[in-house]
Amino acid sequence: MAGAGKSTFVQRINSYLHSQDPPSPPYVLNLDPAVSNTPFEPNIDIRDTVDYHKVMKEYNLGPNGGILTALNLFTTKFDQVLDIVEKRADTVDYIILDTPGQIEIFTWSASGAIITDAVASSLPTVVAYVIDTPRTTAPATFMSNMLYACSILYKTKLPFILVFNKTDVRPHDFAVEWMHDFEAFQAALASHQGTTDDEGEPTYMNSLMNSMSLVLDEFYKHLTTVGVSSMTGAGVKEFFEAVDASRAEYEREYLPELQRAREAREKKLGAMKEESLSRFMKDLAVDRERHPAAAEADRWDPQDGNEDEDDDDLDVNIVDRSEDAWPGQYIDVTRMRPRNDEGMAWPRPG
Ligand SMILES: Nc1nc2c(ncn2[C@@H]2O[C@H](COP(=O)(O)OP(=O)(O)OP(=O)(O)O)[C@@H](O)[C@H]2O)c(=O)[nH]1
Ligand SMILES: [Mg+2]
Repeated sequence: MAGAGKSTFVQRINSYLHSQDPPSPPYVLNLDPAVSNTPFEPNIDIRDTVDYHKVMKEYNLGPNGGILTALNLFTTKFDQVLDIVEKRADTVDYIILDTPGQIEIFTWSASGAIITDAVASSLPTVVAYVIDTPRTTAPATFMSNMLYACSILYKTKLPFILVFNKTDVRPHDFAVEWMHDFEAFQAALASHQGTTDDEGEPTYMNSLMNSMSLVLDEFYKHLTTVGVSSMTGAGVKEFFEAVDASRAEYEREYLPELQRAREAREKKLGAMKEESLSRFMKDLAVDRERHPAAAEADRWDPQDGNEDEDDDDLDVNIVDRSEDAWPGQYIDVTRMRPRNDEGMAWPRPG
């Protein structure tokens, strides 16, 4: 959720990895186009590729539409990001992606899904869902936060770690208790105001939450929980232990599933291609039979080479800040193709 401490957490795990012996500097990506300052130094920053303010102005959008559109534009270049990242796979152990504040922009948009799938299909991936612990102490808030986490888990199907952040302000033991002890959570619900109506009957909200917590019980079995303080660094070691365990889970569960899906897709695509090719060949044969003169004229001429195949090579947009000479300027992907008439003075009519 916005303000849960995602960026501070990224900064904390970044500095933890730097302080290892030997240091293991991660590769950090900022995906928040609207952030003014990041507490870490990203290797790739969406802000180098798209100018969020320009996008808002050009497409006449508000802040959320602006973030979404900026993310969409960036996604069109994400294959380049993966190329850069994959080139570093030998020297870099961890790649960290910080997501934009408005959670739904990333989790419920096509570009969020494309980025997640692209990363997850090339590298072992884990989702860290950062929770603002001090702001999650009310049972109803806790539950809606968990439902959100649940929806992301089922959408991505990736290994998942619940990171209870800000434990320096409020330890997360209450949350662990609620997750493990269904009755403790029900008791917390019941002791909260507004759970019964004037006649002492449970309110709609209360009975809804009771049945929801049964659903969540199943969900809790599929995830790991850690409490951290991005402020003090407490719990970060445990977080990395959970990440290592998640890597094993990725390899055991996600990867075979991914390969199965890929094979099924390729098989289906192959069958479709074959069918349409054989239909095409049949049509062609019939056509040539009917019009022998036209068929004779319609032959490939070896003199007629095609030389300019690579004319829309746009391989310039993603900035890898770790490279020595990075341009350090915005490349406006909203206008990728230069206009032919740019720089021409048009005579005014009259
Ligand atoms: N006390 C305490 N404060 C924290 C901790 N982690 C983050 N904060 C504070 O919480 C606020 C929000 O932190 P950010 O890291 O910007 O949160 P975010 O989730 O990246 O925010 P958005 O990207 O805007 O959604 C800042 O004021 C941080 O200093 C923590 O562990 N303890
Ligand atoms: Mg942030």
